[in-house]
Amino acid sequence: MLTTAQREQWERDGYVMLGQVADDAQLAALQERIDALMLGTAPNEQIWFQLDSESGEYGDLKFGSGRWEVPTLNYRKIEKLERDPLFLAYIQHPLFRAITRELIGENVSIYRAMFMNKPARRGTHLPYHQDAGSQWSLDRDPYVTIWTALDDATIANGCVQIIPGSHRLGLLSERGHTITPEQEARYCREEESVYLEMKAGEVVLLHNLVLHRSGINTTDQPRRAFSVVYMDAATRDISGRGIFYPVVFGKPVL
Ligand SMILES: O=C(O)CCC(=O)C(=O)O
Repeated sequence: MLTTAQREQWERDGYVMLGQVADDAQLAALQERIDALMLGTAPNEQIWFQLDSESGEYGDLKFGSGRWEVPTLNYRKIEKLERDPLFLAYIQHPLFRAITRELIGENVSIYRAMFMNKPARRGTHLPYHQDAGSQWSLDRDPYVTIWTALDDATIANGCVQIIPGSHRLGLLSERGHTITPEQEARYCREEESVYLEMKAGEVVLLHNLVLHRSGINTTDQPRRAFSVVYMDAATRDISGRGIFYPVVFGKPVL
């Protein structure tokens, strides 16, 4: 499904812009549903919510009960969206089936299906990080993220910024996620970074080891996005908590 040029870019740069995937009707439905979940007009107790920090500082984020708290559009993150039928249908889009078949294989599960929000005139700085490592408690690192802009994403509203090719550095810290200030100074030079400015409905394929970050939203409109980590359905939780990851393509691997 990826062209030869896209495949080469995936291997070299660790990201590929896939263009418009969600059509206007699907996009409008996803936008409406995510707002309804935040405002509590489409309640779903199986979904996990995190409010944005008041200060915009990553360190001030609260990892509370995960329950919906108040009707506001100021949620930062909403997870387990595969439990919402509209989002599940989008996760299972035929294009994502084809891409994950090519990059992962026949049987595919998801580690997370996550809404990431930079609410209007706010948002929290997300520092440079990689999406893998021991804190994910998996027997292998996932490497395929599919990120969809639900609004136009711009530098002004906190679009994602990446360091192309940084996936080839491997995992920079054993636990994963954020990196040291020294690593950031060494590997994350502004002039080597790319801002992923995208139109609503456009999609980018991201390698989980590509260093990426995002800023705050200085505009009056939200910057909403939907990010899904796909992985081999044979991937196992090793935390001892008995987590089973939902299979979205093919069959469970026993
Ligand atoms: O949407 C963002 O601002 C960050 C997204 C991200 O870190 C991810 O999708 O892994």
